[in-house]
Amino acid sequence: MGDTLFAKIIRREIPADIVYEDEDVLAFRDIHPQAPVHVLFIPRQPIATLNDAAPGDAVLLGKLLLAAADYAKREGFAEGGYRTVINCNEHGGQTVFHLHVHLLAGRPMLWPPG
Ligand code: IU
Repeated sequence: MGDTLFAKIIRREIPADIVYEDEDVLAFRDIHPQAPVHVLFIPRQPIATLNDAAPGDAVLLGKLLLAAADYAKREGFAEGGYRTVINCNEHGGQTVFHLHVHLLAGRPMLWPPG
């Protein structure tokens, strides 16, 4: 359970361009970037989808978002703006079942998303 490609990245079994990590969160560049900046923030503890997050995961979910915002500030594009996305299940477009926050930046984003 929970042994996705992202679990292998966490265990360093497959390579990834890791840009941030702490005790709870790992962040790496998406292999198919959809914007000049496209980084994925994942919890070390696997949660398959947002539907599977429990009340006890509230702090962890907050840490993912704060890690994304801190990264945007550090990299200098926070003021210009960015988008964070969590896809959930089929209609949400989720393909990897280890919850992740997409951070997209470096171009204007469209609304509504496709
Ligand atoms: P999604 O929200 O589950 O669709 O996002 C999965 C993302 O993971 C997607 O943007 C892929 O390009 C990305 N990805 C990756 O960066 N490295 C991998 O080894 C795999 C997927 I598999």
